Amino acid sequence: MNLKAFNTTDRAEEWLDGQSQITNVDFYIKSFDKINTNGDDKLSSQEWKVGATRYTNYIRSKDYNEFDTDKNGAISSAEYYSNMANSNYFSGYDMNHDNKLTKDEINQGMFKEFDKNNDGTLDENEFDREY
Ligand SMILES: [Ca+2]
Ligand SMILES: [Ca+2]
Ligand SMILES: [Ca+2]
Repeated sequence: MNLKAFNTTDRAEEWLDGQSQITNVDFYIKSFDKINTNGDDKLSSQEWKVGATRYTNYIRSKDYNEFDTDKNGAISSAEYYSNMANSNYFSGYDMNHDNKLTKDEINQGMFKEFDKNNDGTLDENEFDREY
């Protein structure tokens, strides 16, 4: 599928939750909550692994220990937020650099992440790996 077809899949709606834009802070909070499947205030290495497989190439490329700043064996929400804020992850999506993501920005950013060989098309293999 190409970007146009991808735009109709409404993946962005999940992030926007009925709003027209999502701020960087909301984006970090939401992504933490998605990865933190048991609802406590920390990410275990298992949650990290599953989250990395499901959600983003960015997280997949990061070592768990790198986000565990105080090296206590768990990634707290504070550690996650500050590591994400210090990364270029959000700005990679935020094309006009206003610290908010619109539906188009989310769709384009996700598409780019999924399109691992950058040919402008998602084949089934690339798409299935994410969902
Ligand atoms: Ca957890
Ligand atoms: Ca920690
Ligand atoms: Ca923006």
